[in-house]
Formats: sequence, C-alpha cells, structure tokens
Amino acid sequence: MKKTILVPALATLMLAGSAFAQQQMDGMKGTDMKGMDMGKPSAPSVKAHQAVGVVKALDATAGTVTFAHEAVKSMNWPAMTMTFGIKDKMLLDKLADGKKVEFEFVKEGKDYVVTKVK
Ligand SMILES: [Cu+2]
Repeated sequence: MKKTILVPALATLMLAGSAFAQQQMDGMKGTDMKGMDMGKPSAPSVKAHQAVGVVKALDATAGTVTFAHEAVKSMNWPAMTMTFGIKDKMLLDKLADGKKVEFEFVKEGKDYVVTKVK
C-alpha cells in the first residue's frame, strides 16, 4: 500500500523537479541574451541626429565627407561646414560633390559619423 503511493509521488516530484530545472535554464538563456545585447558597442543610448547638408568635399580613402549642413536642433548646432566620418563606405555611393542630401549621424567618441544618407 505504501509503495503504490510512494511511486507516483516520486514520479511527480521528479517531473516537477525537471520542469523547474528547465525553467531555470530558460531563464538563464534569457539573461544571457540580454547581457549580450547590452555588451554591443552600438548601445541603444547612441542617438542618431537628422540633418540636411550639401556635400562640399569627399574623401573616399579616409572615409570622410565635408558637409555645409543646415542647423541641427537636436545638437543645438547652427548651420556650418564640418567634416564627418562615414560609417559604411556603401554610403559614398549616395554622396557626390555639391549634392544636397538628408543624412543621419551619431557621435562616436569625439567624432561625428554619418550612418545614413537618404
Ligand atoms: Cu556642424
């Protein structure tokens, strides 16, 4: 009598135990994923700024573009001419001397880097 009660009770315990272990593993996976996202160099805190500018100079080798850009409110910048880095050399295809474009840039250290050209 005792045995027949004990066996299903044990089985239930083991099942519950393994389900718990599985949950813990799932939880750990989730935590790891979050940790990896946080560790990425392009943290979500990096803000892209929108600007409009005319290309004044291009240096494909150095990967820089000089813009005479309009005021950038999000940076509190007046209109000015300045040089930006270029995130991806693919963006050079969209840039040409004298061309007016909308672009996005981010601050990287002490540099400003164009991340998108429309
Ligand atoms: Cu500027």
